[in-house]
Amino acid sequence: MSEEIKKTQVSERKKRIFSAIQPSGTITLGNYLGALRNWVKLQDDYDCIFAVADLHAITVRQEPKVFKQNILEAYALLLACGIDTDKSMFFIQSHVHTHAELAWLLNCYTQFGELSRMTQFKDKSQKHADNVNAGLFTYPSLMAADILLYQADLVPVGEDQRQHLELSRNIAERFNGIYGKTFTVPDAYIGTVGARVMSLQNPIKKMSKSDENVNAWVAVLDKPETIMKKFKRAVTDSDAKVCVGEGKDGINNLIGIMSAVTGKTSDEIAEEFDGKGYGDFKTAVGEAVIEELRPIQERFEKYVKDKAYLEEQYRKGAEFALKISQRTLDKAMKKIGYLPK
Ligand code: ATP
Ligand code: LTN
Repeated sequence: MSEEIKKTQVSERKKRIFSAIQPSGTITLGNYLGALRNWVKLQDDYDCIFAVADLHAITVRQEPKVFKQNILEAYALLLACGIDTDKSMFFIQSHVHTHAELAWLLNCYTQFGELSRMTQFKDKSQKHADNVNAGLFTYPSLMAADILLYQADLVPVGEDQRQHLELSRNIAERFNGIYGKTFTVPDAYIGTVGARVMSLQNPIKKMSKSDENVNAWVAVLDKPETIMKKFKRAVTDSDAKVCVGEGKDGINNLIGIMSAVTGKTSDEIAEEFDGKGYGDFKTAVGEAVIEELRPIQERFEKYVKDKAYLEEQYRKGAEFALKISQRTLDKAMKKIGYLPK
């Protein structure tokens, strides 16, 4: 545990942030620009806790060997993106048993009606009609446990997870209402909004790893030539003018990506490409993305080969996470009336 984390633990000066990502295969440019890159920036100003949410991932069927590899790779990739275990706590959810335990307790303070209203449950139960399991239904109580165990003040989540966060707040308030203040009621983190990256093939839809058209998304670990090919194939319009505009969703998206990666404004980009064709622009966006991802890919290759290092990091994270979360779990159990061990 670093001195910095110890200090914040004691003084609670910094606000605490919790977030997690599921290890469900490919991590996309959308995940990176919309979420991960912001997590990295938050590490200096907040007391950050991050997790690979592998318990959530089995709400859809996983092939054991692939799943195991995906968990380890997600951990390595987040390190490669810049999650720094000297500044933040970073662990694998299934290594910290308090998550499943508090999730059970919270299930008993969550109403069937509330869970039935979750749009992600409705969407996913349609998508996986052959496996509408109880875990898919109670997924938000586990997410509430993740957050409430660490008394997190703020949770950076994308639009799709807002409803789950709202439910976490309701569960915390309900529990506190019955037993007195036990959990911090978390707020959504609204900071510099991460870029919303759209599909390269259908730019009115968000870029999503579950899109069956592989040309619709770019993975953080895609090879440079694959990245370039996908950008060259990106859907645009017949206007042939590089600028933000109505009905120019494809170009708007490419400008958004270019801006997120280079830090240039849309106007600066439009000026730079004034008089140039879409071909040149797409190549330039591809190159910029390749350069942004290159150091991450290099670090990933190094980490993923070093199993001993990864093990050391995730063990350290889990040990520390257990200490903090056990305090909250004990407190909640005592309030409910369980006998101390
Ligand atoms: P799925 O395709 O299974 O829905 P996903 O690619 O949408 O997955 P999630 O695991 O649901 O990704 O999301 C992880 C994080 O990445 C969330 O914070 C989410 O808001 C963010 N995110 C995902 N896709 C994008 C995108 N296209 N643009 C910006 N942020 C995104
Ligand atoms: N459900 C989230 C991942 C997740 C999470 C969390 C996010 C699991 N636990 C706690 C924020 C806080 C997702 O699928 N993006």
